[in-house]
Amino acid sequence: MSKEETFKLLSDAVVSCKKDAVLAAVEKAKSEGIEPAEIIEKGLASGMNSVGIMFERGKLFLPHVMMAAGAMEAGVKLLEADMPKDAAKKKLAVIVNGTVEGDVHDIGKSIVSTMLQSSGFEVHDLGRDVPLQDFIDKVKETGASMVGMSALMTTTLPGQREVIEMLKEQGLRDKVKVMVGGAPATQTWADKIGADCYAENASEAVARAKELLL
Ligand code: B12
Repeated sequence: MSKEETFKLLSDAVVSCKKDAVLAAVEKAKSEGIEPAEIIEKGLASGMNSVGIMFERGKLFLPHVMMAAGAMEAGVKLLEADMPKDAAKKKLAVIVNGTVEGDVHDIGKSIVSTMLQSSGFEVHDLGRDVPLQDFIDKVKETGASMVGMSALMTTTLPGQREVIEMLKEQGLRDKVKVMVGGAPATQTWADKIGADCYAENASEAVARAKELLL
């Protein structure tokens, strides 16, 4: 099977919403020696994007989306074990990451955390629907040099700007870089709110973090 065919198999498995099909496709991709990051981005995430498009067009309903999300999460979990941990090695830098208050979408954010972690960063993932002050408190507690924020809805996107304002008010803005992401975020938005960077996907997030922090 070619790599492209395997990516299609992974993507179709997420669209089918069947956890078993996703796990089998992930095992197959692993046995073919494909890197976890590629399995996630070119296979599973691409399937989830198709689910999103079908949902937007009214061809799929919310329970289907939830099942697909669950199946995708199981696939990502299976891969996490294979990602390099480098526990003994000194971490490159500390990053706080989370999905802003009011927003429960966390699949993409968790992929970003996992890939940052496997690239050698110490990541404190606050989860989803995170009260905005918690981002600041965690930065203070860990001495993090970057805070990442995910928002998947136009209604929760302004939370990213609020955290930046709160960092300024609490005298921390010049001590920490801010990276924003999530489907409605763009480079223009990042510029407008004064974030240090925007990344479209997890591999880009790793590249941007390395550029800014190393
Ligand atoms: C899966 C999903 C859900 C799942 C979430 C499960 C979970 N655990 O995350 C469930 C079913 C729970 C859900 C619920 C809801 N959803 Co929903 N959901 C989606 C869907 C279909 C896919 C999102 C996804 O996981 N994509 C796959 C991942 C891999 O991609 P990603 O999240 O974009 O992440 C990548 C990048 O964005 C980036 N990235 C992400 N985070 C970060 C962070 C940083 C720092 C960086 C640098 C990069 C980065 O890297 C990631 C990896 O490549 C989207 C549609 C879409 N097109 O996005 C709608 C969507 C986001 N949902 C939507 C809505 C409205 C809802 C609900 C209100 C329910 C409803 N009435 O439909 C609730 C929200 C409740 C709440 N308060 O949050 C809307 C939002 C509309 C808007 N206002 O903007 C969307 C756009 C669908 C639509 N068109 O209506 N949803």
